Amino acid sequence: MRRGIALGLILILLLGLSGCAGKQEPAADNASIVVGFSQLGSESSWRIANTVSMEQAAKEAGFSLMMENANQKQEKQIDAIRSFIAYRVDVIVFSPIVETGWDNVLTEAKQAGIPVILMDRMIETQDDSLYTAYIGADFYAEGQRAGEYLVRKADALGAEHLRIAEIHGTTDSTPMRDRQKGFMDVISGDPRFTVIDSVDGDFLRSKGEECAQQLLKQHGTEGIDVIYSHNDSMMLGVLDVLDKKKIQPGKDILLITVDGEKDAVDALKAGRINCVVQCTPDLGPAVMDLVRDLTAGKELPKVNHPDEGAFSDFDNLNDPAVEGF
Ligand code: GZL
Repeated sequence: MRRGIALGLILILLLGLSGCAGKQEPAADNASIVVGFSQLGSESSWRIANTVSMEQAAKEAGFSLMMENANQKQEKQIDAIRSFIAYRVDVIVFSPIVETGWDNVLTEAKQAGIPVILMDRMIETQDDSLYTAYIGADFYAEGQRAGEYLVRKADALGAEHLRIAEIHGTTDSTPMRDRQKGFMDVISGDPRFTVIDSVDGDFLRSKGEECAQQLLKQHGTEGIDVIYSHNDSMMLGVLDVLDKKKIQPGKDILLITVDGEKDAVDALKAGRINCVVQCTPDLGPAVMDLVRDLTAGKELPKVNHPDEGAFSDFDNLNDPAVEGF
């Protein structure tokens, strides 16, 4: 009996010392905090601005940031997360390029006792203990804003029928899935709207250009009334094609896009784009706040969304608030 009590006391002592008592022990100071960050790529101005935001925020917070850029390859993100585990970083932050295929590597992180914060995009999993928190846009709401703009525009134009072509982002990514669903849930019940095509532009300007060429070839320059692009980079590719074909963007074809980069907002002000739904890339400060709270032993909200809106040709575009990143 006494042997059992002694062993039990030793176990409690070891658990207390090792901090394995089930919670993150507060870190001594910020400089000792190492954040492993797997960025998915450099595919768009949004992504580049997001990387800058993370680097600047980590520097201002005094954290060490180990960043790996996966160049659009999921397997490289998985390798990066494994390297962060081996290095025993304090927190792993990553933007999952697609929603599926993460359970194994995140289970390894959980077994190593390293918390994971999802930044920008979500994962599909049966076990939401594999990540501590998500911080990023409500993409479904962004899609709804795009749809709500189109309904308002159709009302204003007295349009009886509008044929819509969608250029979507990376297949199976959260922004692609939810921007599509939010948009469709707003317009699908309205007989004025028909989605005649949906093509994959992978969030890339070059592919957005290819998609526009393919859509116009397939449906004719008179066969499309609206193009809904899941990001500005692809929409800028569309503008390049419309200009070459002497099609008046924003007039001959209504253009709705998402992100809010400066070139897109400037095109809105010039009447070449009709609606720009905002998606802020500046997530760095909020991510580092979560890291600070987590390493201080605080509970984190599971889902964290930044405030976002939309700009359109219904707005006073001379308002200084109408600006891109
Ligand atoms: C959205 C982000 C998307 C942007 C694209 O949060 O994941 O990826 O909309 C970027 O520009 O490529």
